Amino acid sequence: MTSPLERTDPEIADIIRRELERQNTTIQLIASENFTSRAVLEAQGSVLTNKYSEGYPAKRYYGGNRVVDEAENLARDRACALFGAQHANVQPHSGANANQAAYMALLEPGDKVMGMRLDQGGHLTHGSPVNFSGRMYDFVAYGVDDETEVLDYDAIRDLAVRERPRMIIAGATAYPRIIDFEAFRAIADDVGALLLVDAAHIAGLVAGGAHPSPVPMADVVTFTTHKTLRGPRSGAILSRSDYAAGIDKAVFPGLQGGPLMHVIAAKAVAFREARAPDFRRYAADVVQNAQALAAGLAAEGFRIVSGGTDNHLMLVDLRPFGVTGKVAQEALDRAGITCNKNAIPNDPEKPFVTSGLRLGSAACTTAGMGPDQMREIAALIGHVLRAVDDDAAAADVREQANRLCSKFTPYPEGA
Ligand code: DSN
Repeated sequence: MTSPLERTDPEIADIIRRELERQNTTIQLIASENFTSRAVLEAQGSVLTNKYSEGYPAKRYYGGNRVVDEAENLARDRACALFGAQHANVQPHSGANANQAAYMALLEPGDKVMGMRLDQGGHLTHGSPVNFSGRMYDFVAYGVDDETEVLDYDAIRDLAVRERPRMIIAGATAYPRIIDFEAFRAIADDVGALLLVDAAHIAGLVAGGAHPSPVPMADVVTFTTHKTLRGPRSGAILSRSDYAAGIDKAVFPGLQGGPLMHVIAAKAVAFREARAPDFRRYAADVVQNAQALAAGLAAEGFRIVSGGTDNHLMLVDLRPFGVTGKVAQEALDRAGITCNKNAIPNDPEKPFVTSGLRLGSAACTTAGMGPDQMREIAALIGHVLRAVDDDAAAADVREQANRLCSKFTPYPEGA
C-alpha cells in the first residue's frame, strides 16, 4: 500500500526512502550526527506543526494553545530535571540560534568575548569573522597548546587577564578531551566575566554522566538536541533563574517568531529518553567506542590529535598517509563510510581541504555497535586511505561496510 506522501509527492518520498537506505547501509561517523528514535520521529512528524504559539506557556499571542502549552511545559521541566538546571528555554531552532539568543541576552554589541578558535575546535558562532558573532562582538580567540593539543588553562587565564572579556565561551565542535568547566569558572571569576558553555556536542554525554556537567559552573549553557543527546534537530538554553527572563525575551520576541511546537514535543521525548537508565549505558558506550576507534586507527598508523579521546569524537591527522581531509572524506564516502574533513590544530591546509578527519561514535553506538566493530571500522578506514584512488578497494570496503550495517541497522523496520 502506498503512503499519503508517496501518492502526493513520489519524488520526495523516493528521496526519503533513499536517504533511509543510505543511513541503514553505510557507516555514519559524523561526530555531530545520531539516529533519533521512532518516538522522536513520530512526535516531530505530528499535527503540532500546525500550531502558532508565539510567546510562552500561558502567555501566548494566539488562542488555542492550551494543549501545546503542556508539551512545552513538559519539555522545559524535563530539560531542567535532566541537567539539574534552574531554567530552560526549549524554543531555539538550532544551536546557532541558541547561541545568538544567549549573546543577545547577556551582551551589548561591541562587548569583548573570548571563544575557542574555529580552526582549533571552536564553532562559527564563537567569533568567526564570517559569522554574526564576529561581526557583532569583539571576539578574542584562544586555542589549544601547540605541543599537547589540549586546552592550556594557564594560557587562557593569561589571555583573559590581559583582555578582560565581558564573557568567556567554553565549548567546542572538534575537541576530543574533557573540558574543565571548574577551571573556566575560576578564570571567569578572576576577571569578572560571565561564563557561557556551548555544550552542543557533549549534551548527551553530560545527560548520561559520561562528561562532567557544565550546569553548576556556567551562567548559561546552550546545546543542541540532535548530537550525542539523540533527539530532534534543534537547540535549547539552560540558565540560572536570574537570567531566565532575559534569555526568554531574547529568544522571543528578540530573535525568533513562532516556535516549532512539533520539534519542542520531540525534544520533550528525547529528554525523557535521556533520563532512562539505559541512556547512561549508552553514553558510557559512546566514549568506550570512540576510544576503541581511536586506538584502532592509531594501530593502523594514523596520528590521533592529542593522543586519544575522552569523549565521543577524535581528530585524525592524515599527514602520515599523505592524503588531505578532502580526499579522505571523498574516498571514504565512495567506500560507504560517512565522515567529515576537519582542520587539525595548526593545519597547514585551507578549511575546504584540511589535513584531518573528525570521527565520532554516537551514531554507530546507537545502532548497537561495540569495540569489536570499531576496530573493524578502523581497519576499513586504513584500507581505503592507503589506496584512495583504488576503485576495487573502495568497492570491497563498501561491501564490508554494508555487511556490518546489515547486523547493526538503525531503522530495520524501514520508513
Ligand atoms: N555542524 C556542527 C558540527 O558538525 O559540529 C556544528 O554546528
